[in-house]
Amino acid sequence: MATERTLSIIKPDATNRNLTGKINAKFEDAGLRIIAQKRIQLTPAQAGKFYEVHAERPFYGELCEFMASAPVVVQVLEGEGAIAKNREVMGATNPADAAPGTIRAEFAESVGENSVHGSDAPETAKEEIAFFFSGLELVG
Ligand code: RTP
Ligand code: MG
Repeated sequence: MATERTLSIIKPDATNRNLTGKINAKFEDAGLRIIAQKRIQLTPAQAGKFYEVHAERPFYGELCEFMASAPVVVQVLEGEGAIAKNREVMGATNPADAAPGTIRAEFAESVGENSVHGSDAPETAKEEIAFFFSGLELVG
């Protein structure tokens, strides 16, 4: 399997509870390398742009408000099959369905406030990385 990069976000519910280190340990233990990382505060408009694909979903407004409610940590993870591996480590969107040991099983509070985001495909990973990082910030 090829080396890939994926965009990860540690969401406000997790930064509020000081869980960045514990979540990063899960990524690193799974063999994912954190090759870029920064803590930022999104505006609701920026969150809306990032989640534009969900604009028609009933939870869109709530999601944008939540993502702008506190700082987030945006990061690029690199590794063999990083996109799928990251989603495996994250667990299912709804923590009630997430496999034991996954980030969402251990830390997520609800289907909306679910601690992490991860890109879902190579094309979206590329777009989402470019949304937050310049080429100069990516040191593989
Ligand atoms: P993500 O994009 O954040 O990595 O999560 P995902 O692929 O597992 O889930 P997705 O379907 O893309 O939904 C994006 C985010 O929207 C929130 N959500 N809320 N209230 C709800 O029913 C609901 N459903 C989704 C979650 O924060 C989810 O991660
Ligand atoms: Mg998604």
